[in-house]
Amino acid sequence: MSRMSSRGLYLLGGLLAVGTVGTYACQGGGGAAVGAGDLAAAAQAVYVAPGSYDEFYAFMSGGFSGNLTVMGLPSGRLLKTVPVFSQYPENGWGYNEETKAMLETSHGFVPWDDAHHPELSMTDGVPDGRWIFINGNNTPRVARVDLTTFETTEIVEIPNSAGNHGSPFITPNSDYLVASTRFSVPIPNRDISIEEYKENFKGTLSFIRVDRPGQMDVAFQILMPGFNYDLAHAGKGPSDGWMFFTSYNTEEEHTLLEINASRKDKDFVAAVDYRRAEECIASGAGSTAAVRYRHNYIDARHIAVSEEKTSVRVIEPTDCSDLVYFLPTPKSPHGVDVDPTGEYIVAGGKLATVIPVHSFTKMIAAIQAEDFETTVAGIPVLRYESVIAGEVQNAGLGPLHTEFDGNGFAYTTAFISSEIVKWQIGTWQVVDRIPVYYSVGHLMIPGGDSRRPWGKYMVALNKITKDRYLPTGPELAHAAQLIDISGDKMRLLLDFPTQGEPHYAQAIPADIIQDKQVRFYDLAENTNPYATRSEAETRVVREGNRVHVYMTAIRSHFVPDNIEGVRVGDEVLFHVTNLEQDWDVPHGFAALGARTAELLVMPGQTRTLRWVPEDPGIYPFYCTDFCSALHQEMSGYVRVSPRGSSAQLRWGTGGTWHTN
Ligand code: K7E
Ligand code: CUA
Repeated sequence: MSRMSSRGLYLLGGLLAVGTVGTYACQGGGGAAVGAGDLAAAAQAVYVAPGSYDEFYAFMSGGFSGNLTVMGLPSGRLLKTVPVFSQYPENGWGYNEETKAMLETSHGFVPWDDAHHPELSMTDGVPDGRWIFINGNNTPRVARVDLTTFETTEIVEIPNSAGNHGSPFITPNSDYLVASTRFSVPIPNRDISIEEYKENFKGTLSFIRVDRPGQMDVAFQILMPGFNYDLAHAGKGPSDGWMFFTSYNTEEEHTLLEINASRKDKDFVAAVDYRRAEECIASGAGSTAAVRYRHNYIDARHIAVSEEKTSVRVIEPTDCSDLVYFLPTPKSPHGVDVDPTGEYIVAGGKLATVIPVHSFTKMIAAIQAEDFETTVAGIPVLRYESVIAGEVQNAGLGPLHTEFDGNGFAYTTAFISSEIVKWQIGTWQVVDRIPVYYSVGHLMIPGGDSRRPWGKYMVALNKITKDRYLPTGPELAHAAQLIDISGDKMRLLLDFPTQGEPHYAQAIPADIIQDKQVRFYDLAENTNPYATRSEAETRVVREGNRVHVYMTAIRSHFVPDNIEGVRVGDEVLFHVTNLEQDWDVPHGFAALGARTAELLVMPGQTRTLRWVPEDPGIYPFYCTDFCSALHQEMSGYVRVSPRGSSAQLRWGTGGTWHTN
């Protein structure tokens, strides 16, 4: 018991007899990865020799870092952090003038979020490696990352939402992704007593059009009863056209949810026929609500644009028959996962003792027979017995998330008992279980939520690490574990730390994207209005108190590298163009006293740093990215004169000065 998750007990144990907790924990007998004799085999399985590549790209949610990290599997090596919702000083994301607008929201500039679920774009239900999406939980947003550049290219805010947790789960051909609100609130949001929750609070299920890059938009929202909507997954194959959402707090409580939202034996999976929603809207159902939300994207000039949107289509289930059905599901379900065939819908009831598996075929039959138990807010509730395909018994405590290996098996995480159980689809029998360290949330199999999983590895994304790493003060490493699922028995291979809390991840075979990488930007096609395409075009231009520096960077100098005539009270904009036309040669730019991050300028690209000098003096600037043997020489000076000085603007390199 000493190695059990004490936080797991703390979080959920209050609702369970503590004596039952831990039954399945500690099977590892102290947490050794594998028997000593197997260590060499495990090491060999994850060893990627120097100069060799990993087999998979893994995209790990950065949790409350607001970012996405890219790791190699099986090595667990960190390849890159892709900044998404959070400012990122390493490359100036959200600090430089070209990207700041990406973090604009209806609440103003919000340079942070809590990102949970990376989701790869798909074609015909299989990850295709074009884009990866990720949700911002706190200020409801969804982002698109382009996998030719590994850069965030688009962010759309979700109106009428109060926490975008159930997101961004995508449809089999990437038409839509969804965003369900975690918290229900008055819609439209207004000043009202929290005690009037039951009458006035609502949830929304948003469908966001994503198939046109640069034009992400909220296509429509379904107004739902005031539950908490947790997670979602799209149907596929026979269930293509349906989206399944978990809900909890169907009690519609507003305080002490830990107890009050756990009273009912069953909550619901909401099954939404989104093609039906399209039909109803096309025939005029629903209404257009006035809202404010932002759509931000990187335009053809590689400059972020933030646009305000002012309306959204909202449809209620009562406006559109056959749109939504509720599947009773024990108990406070968290994940909802659809198997590769599209027939089975697996829910993870956080407080349930079994894993309920719904049958899509039975669901359709029950709908056609109008085999309803009751209706809730006009939404038919199907009978549990009519839709259930099976229940997995002895499935571990606190089941959360399920993925599939494509060979007829499913794998479910059990948070409280800190294990992953493998069970067979159809027989519903548990066939294997493996302890994980500790308190696992999501798990990830490459393609494991798709029509065609690459079922070789599985990653356990753990909430607690306790004693697994060298301690680092009060906050310990966040971590994941790699498990081999290629045989009958699961085999733990590797522990590896992650950045931020690892919620979910996705992975894809490396060969699908590795050859599609943009190596540099074509200088001739640089349409940034402040681009400087050659050293001959460099100049400094004063416009009132604003000074534009049109600067170039190439190994190993800036042009100009001496600037005089800047005055206190000026706002200086350094527009730095990297003239290199070669892979892997960024230049950096930093100026003494700048209240932002550095610039990191990719070859052929222009980035702008805003600098407001406050005192007269000499200020150096320099390249931050070690670009050549003479990188340390890649620097320059700005002379700042007092406010009101008549100093003439002049600039130069190599002793030749220019003036306007
Ligand atoms: Cu289970 Cu936010 Cu997907 Cu974390 S969530 S575990
Ligand atoms: Cu350019 Cu260092």
